[in-house]
Amino acid sequence: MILISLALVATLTSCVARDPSAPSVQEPPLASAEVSESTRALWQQLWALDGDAFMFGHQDSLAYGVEWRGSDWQDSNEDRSDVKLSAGDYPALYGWDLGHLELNDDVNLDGVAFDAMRDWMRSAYERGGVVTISWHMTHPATGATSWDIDTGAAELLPGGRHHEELKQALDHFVDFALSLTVTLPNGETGPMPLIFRPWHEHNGDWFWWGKGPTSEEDYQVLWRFTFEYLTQTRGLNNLLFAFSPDRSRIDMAHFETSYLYGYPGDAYVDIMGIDNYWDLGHGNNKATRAESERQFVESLAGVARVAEQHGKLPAMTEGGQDTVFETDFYTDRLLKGWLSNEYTRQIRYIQVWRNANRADENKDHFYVPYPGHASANDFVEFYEHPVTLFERDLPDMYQREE
Ligand code: BMA
Repeated sequence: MILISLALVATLTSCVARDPSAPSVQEPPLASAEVSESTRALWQQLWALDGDAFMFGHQDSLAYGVEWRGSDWQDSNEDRSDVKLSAGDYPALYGWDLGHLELNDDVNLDGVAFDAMRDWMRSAYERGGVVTISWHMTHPATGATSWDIDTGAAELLPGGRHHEELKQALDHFVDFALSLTVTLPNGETGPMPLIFRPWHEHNGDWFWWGKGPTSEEDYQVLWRFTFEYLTQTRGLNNLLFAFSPDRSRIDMAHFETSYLYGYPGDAYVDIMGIDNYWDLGHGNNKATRAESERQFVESLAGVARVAEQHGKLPAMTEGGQDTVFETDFYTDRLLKGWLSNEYTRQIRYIQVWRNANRADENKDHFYVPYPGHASANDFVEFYEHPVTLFERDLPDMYQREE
């Protein structure tokens, strides 16, 4: 009986929330108290998607594609993207990685010049797109790559021998974020809002900040310090913070506790994400397609449930199928997964990884079909579905709805 009444209350409440004449979804506070007007608006607009649609995102979308490089198109006034070449519109969300910014290099770890990246971020913002940043940071004390797991984060933390080096790396981020100036909706010039996704996939054992080289407690201290240093000490007010464990290391039988490994706390996170390659045809996953489809749905719903309990936004922060070898991948795995139930539909965005340039990298490594690829038609069908948001489909993400 109690269960029935609770269900009834929940139904009534959700009916009220969905009444079109009622005020739009009331978003909870952001982790950072001091955010710019446009950053708060982005937060509100993401909340307002509320089960209706999700943003489609792509890493490095404008820098290169399987068969072209941004540097070949410098004469063109128009940005290129395999997403646009295949579907006719840009992604709604653009992912970029700052790996090697901490070294003061001109180009990132995948050869993208930071100056060009800044311009592409600005052009995306000007068209109405949303920008998210990850960071495959080399170890600030040893200079080893992200994937070198000999030395963890311990000595970078407050009180540690190499704490200053961590601060210097974060200072590079502050300079970069502040340099992303645009004309904001209120007419002022200021840094564009960003979804910042530091220290990703920490529940895996492949990054120096991950499980093994860094203890769970140290990871939490690392995250909290990063948050406090950027927002309070250095005063950045244009960041939403996204937490993103990797699906392959989540125990589905104990989703919530497993997902929350290393969670720094509600005061430090805005978006609860998941990186999911595992359920989408990953070579090491021996589950059948039917089983992995079921687990994909479970993973999205699991994140959405945990996010709901914590007053956060759920997202699939990274993932996809390398080389898109299934010709129904986009409609029958990704879209079908998102559409599955009221929880999966809470996922606010799905971002797939990069389309490496075949000639430069001498391999096939891509997540969006390029024109002529066997899954290109399926991608168009995905694009045309009303719940998938590409750039032109977005409302004004930087102005609050009154
Ligand atoms: C990985 C691969 C690598 C790349 C790295 C950082 O998943 O795409 O080739 O260097 O991400 O972008």
